Amino acid sequence: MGILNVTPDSFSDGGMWFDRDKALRHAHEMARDGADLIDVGGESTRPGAPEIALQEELDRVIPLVESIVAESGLAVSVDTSKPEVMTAAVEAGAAMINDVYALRREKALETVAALGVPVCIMHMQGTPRNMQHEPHYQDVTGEVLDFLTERVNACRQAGIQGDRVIIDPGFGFGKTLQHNIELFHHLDVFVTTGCPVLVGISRKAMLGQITDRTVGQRVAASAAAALLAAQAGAMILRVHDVAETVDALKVLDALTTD
Ligand code: 7PM
Repeated sequence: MGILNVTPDSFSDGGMWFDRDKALRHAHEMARDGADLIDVGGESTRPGAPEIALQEELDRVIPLVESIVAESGLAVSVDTSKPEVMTAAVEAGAAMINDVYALRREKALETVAALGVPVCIMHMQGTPRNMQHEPHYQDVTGEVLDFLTERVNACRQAGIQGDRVIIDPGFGFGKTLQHNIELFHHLDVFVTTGCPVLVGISRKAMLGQITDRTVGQRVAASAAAALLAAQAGAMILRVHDVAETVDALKVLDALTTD
């Protein structure tokens, strides 16, 4: 899954056209590099980020989804927690919803059930605004698993088919480095639930803490982490650097399959 961010900081004033064009070119590039899915996100979930207005999110995301689907036929997922955006996105051709709030917003469960598309539900302690203020757990793996199990059950009760729910422990979302490491060590716990597991670690702060590299210098660290996640059974890897990740996965496949 290649990441396509269309958050405000990636738009210059009045330059919407140019930037949409640029975003489209980036989507095509990721497709050429081997992405199977493009994750379009217009709602910044970076630590401390303010929430954005519905119309603004629709304006950023929907035309882009339409263009990507029309021009490339690629599968698109949309990173949103707003039911209105979910509906408009699927009408525009999106094949999947990625919700970092795990469908906890009002009407989100019913909306995804009615749309009939797969959904990724992610664990987060707190909200993007406050999640990195002293995250705390007694047992991070157990608590994240309990949360995801409860959300999977809520999805089933709302009528979302079982095989359409993807789970994600939410690396960096209300977690310290130690919490992230412990979760990574126990990825098998999530894999053995039987739900497909999505892992998003690409360029994240935890890799900066491990390697002492800036965001732009975390490509090798990101590919290494993606490789390890794949080896642990993750089905979907959410990444910025598609070409490098695909190379790493080709090596994994060639050297570990007889
Ligand atoms: C700034 C900092 C901007 C961090 C964006 C981010 C995930 C996700 C994100 C993830 C799923 C990023 C994050 N991360 N969705 N959306 N899983 N399912 O690093 O780990 O891309 S946003």
